[in-house]
Amino acid sequence: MARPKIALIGAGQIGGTLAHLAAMKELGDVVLFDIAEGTPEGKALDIAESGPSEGFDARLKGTQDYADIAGADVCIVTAGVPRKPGMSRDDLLGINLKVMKSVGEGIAANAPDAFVICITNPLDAMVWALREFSGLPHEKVCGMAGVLDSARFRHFLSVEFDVSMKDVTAFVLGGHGDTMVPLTRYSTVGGIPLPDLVDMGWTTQDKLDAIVQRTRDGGAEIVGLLKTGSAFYAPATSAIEMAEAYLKDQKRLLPCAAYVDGALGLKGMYVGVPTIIGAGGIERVVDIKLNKDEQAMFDKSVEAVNGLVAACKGIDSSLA
Ligand code: A3D
Repeated sequence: MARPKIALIGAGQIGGTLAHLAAMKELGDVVLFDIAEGTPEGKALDIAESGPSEGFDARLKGTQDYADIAGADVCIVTAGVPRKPGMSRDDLLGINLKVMKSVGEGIAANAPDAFVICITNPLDAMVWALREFSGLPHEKVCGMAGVLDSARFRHFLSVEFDVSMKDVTAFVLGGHGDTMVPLTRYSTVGGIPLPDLVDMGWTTQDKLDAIVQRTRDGGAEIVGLLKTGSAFYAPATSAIEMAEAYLKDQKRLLPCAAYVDGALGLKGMYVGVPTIIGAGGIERVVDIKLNKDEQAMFDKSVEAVNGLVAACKGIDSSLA
């Protein structure tokens, strides 16, 4: 059987890391597409030359031609611009919306059967726009944010409790922004929910609240440290986890920005929710029950995403 084909649209910091991870995990052959001449070609060759030492079999190609992504099984989109210190994700909307138009058209023309994972910010609005521009089925277009936000939450919790992060599960819902909703009630250490661990004296409510806030600010913390761009190692790893779930039909339960129509009381919108990812793409949106406080936080997050989608419609009349 031929190797799967993974197209990476955008060969910047995340795109290059995605290519390296996909090759090292032998998920398939990789095509790196970027408008910056030389960047995708250089990264593809550099990573291919690490193959003999690493011992992976994968072909890598860099290109400026959408025809080279033809027949891709997975497309991961990072094309656009990242944040600089002082910028919010929403400040990127105008520039990245135009990028989503060209990317959506490129994917529709060359890889209409692909499972598409968008990473470009502001995430929830960009994945919505990418779906509109590409016209692909909703279940084949999703956004990566929840896996990363949950991973950040899990990392902070594993340090706080001094336990293996393998035993920490965590849930973050809602839009990928300041209003994201880390759900402590559904987050556990070895199955013990966080509120119980507070009662058991493992941590205090104040410390837990601080970890929740640090999770919400996780992207900005890294932007502040790097100064020249935003996080790329963990975002790439998170998207690869989603791509692997699709390619290997793993039926993983992963939070991601998916099209929700009916579940959680929502009607036809993209937002961060728990999903099952398998060979059918987003095979199911998990309709979890929220309590009153969680629902209020989720509603606020949904409102913020709707505001960004309305802004997209104001900029590009073809979306209205
Ligand atoms: P960067 O290293 O600047 O790479 C972006 C690449 O996109 C550059 O190489 C550009 O040349 C390329 N590009 C620009 N326009 C086009 C186009 N029209 N077609 C093809 N390629 C184009 O950024 P990055 O890799 O650090 O980040 C990429 C995106 O991911 C940004 O929008 C970030 O804000 C976003 N991001 C999202 C998360 C989430 O959790 C959702 C986390 C981190 C970064």
